Amino acid sequence: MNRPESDKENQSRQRDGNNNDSPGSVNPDYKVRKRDEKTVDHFVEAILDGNRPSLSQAITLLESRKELHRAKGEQILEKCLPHTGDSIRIGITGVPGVGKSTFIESMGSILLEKEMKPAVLAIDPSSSRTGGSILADKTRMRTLSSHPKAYVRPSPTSGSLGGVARTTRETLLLCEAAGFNVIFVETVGVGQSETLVHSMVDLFLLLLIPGAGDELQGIKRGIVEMADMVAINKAEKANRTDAERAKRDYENALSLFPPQPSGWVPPVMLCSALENEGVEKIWEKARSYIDQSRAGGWFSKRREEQAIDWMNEVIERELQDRFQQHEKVKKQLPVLKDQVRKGETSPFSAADQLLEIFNK
Ligand SMILES: Nc1nc2c(ncn2[C@@H]2O[C@H](COP(=O)(O)OP(=O)(O)OP(=O)(O)O)[C@@H](O)[C@H]2O)c(=O)[nH]1
Ligand SMILES: [Mg+2]
Repeated sequence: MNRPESDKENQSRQRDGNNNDSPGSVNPDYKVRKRDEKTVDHFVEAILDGNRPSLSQAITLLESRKELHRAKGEQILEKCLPHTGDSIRIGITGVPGVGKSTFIESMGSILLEKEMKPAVLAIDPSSSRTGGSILADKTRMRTLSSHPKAYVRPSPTSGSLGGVARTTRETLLLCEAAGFNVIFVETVGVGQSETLVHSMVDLFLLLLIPGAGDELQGIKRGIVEMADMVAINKAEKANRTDAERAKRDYENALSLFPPQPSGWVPPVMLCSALENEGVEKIWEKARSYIDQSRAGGWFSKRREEQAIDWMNEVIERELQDRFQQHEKVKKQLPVLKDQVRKGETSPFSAADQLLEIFNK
């Protein structure tokens, strides 16, 4: 049957990450019909039960542009909230090709051996995720993509960075409700997105490659400053000398930053994600960071601050949206813009007038 939505459904199925969740291509209506028929309580029950297809469907609802779907997603999330929070949230950043996905696959596999349940989310602000790159991620994360105790959810394929960040946060919470207890959020280390990821994780890990300075790696100072840990990846034998040098350079660079309030000094470690070398040590270090920050109260403090930041962000975006949608503002905005351009009205006065209209 050729239905107009079939493309969209295809995309959403691709975005669902775990192909093995898909009920198959026999009946293309299956997923959507199921999703629409299921009540909020059905969803909540299934998610709390660790049911991945329901989790995927609920995330798709949250990502939807349809108000009705989104609202349903929000209700599901709201009911799942009491069951969230019980995970270690790890942000991973680094330039394209540094080995983030390979690293997550390696660490995630170690965690599976330890009977933990890893989930992987991604924020890709380039919004250029295509079926091809999602497929590439699946091959990089072969074990995690197919393991029954793991979950991989590719970045939403469209939307503003703010919108993507919002659904990623919501997705993270749903994953926790579904019982995933280590959540990785992968992002490309070139722009704003790492600030967002930093604001949603307990530990922020910066991946680097040996033999290239900051400038060459396109890593901004601010990103290095945000890191709780640094790992030099691809540190196999052939790259060992360069890797050691990079380690020393970064240790020096990090020692110049003011120490974290907890007193933690971000360690610089070496690994080869491809050969699973050094990754377990990094996990152990990450654990000790989490243990230490839990014991010192920093862990919950960071989460509390993040919760407030999220709230503020949502308010800001909501207000922006409402402002932009306000009928009278919409009418007056182009007029005032024109006046500001011509210098007939000052930007401040124009803004005041618009806010006045909005507030009435
Ligand atoms: N030699 C070596 N190659 C690695 C290592 N880790 C990853 N690679 C290779 O580096 C390439 C990129 O790896 P990815 O894991 O896709 O890198 P990424 O950072 O996730 O890339 P993007 O998602 O595109 O930003 C692949 O060809 C990997 O096989 C490593 O430890 N050593
Ligand atoms: Mg990747």
